[in-house]
Amino acid sequence: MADIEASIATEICGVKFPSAVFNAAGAKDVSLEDLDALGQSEAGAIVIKTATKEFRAGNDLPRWHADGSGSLNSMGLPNLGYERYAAAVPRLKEHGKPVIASVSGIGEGDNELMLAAYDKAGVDMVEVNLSCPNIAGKGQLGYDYAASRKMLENCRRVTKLPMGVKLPPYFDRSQFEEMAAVLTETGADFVVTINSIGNALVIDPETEEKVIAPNGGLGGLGGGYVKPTALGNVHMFDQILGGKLPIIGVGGVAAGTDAFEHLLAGASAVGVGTALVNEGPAVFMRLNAELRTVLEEHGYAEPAAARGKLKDKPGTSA
Ligand code: RRO
Repeated sequence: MADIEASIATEICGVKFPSAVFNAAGAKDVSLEDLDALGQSEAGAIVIKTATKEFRAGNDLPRWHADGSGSLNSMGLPNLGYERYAAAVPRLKEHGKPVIASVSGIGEGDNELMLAAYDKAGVDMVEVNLSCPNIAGKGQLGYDYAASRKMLENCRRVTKLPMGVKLPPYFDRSQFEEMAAVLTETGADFVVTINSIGNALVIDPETEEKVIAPNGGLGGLGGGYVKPTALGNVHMFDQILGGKLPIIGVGGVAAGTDAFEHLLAGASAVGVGTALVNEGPAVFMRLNAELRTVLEEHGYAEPAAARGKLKDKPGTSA
């Protein structure tokens, strides 16, 4: 029997979250109804879909696929346009939890414009999404360190809000080091890792077809397929940044133990994508209860107490 009563609340950059578990940008957060449903749920925050300056309908259907192993998407950045979201912020704040805006401008100056508007609208934090994998003809900025640096310098000039950066997955130590330098030198306040793994292909062998229609069937991989990559990215950034920047871990959180693994790897909170789309906002009630139980079983009084507590596997010589 656990002899402590754990809290699942956390704090990131001075902002208090009633739960360390909330939606990842892009999951069930496009419409104002979706956002209100997140507000009414047990999600620890309301994260607004990554916005562009103008409304976007997104890619053709089918653009989302889920199976027992995870998900594949090529949504194509469908969103209402930042003005609709910014206007809704005061109402969303009435749900009594942090509101996080996410931006991915298409044109020059778009991110700066949107961040200034969100700042004025009263969001608690902003996320600069450098990693949408599904815009035809537009590479992921997060793989271009010089361009990321320039973008983040420009963004930093226009907002005093806690500014996070949503990163693509990295696979080589040199990539983590390059991006960690960009983050610290441009004044980023927190890290969101990982976005989906781009250019993945899922095939239905029965029909011999691709499972999604846009972009030649290629899309961003999420859910269980990506959890080990996500944990590796959380851990690498936590190590290289010396624990100085809070990390929101995203990738494969479908149970309380998954959230716990992200905390152990170095995250301060977790974002939920695939499991939210699969189960709807009620998923947060389950995940919160499961996270509370696992924290208590391991003797941690709160998510922050478990952060980065991952132990090395003792090795012996062969
Ligand atoms: O809308 C999308 O296609 C999308 C975005 Br903006 C993103 O950041 N990550 C993703 O997997 N899909």
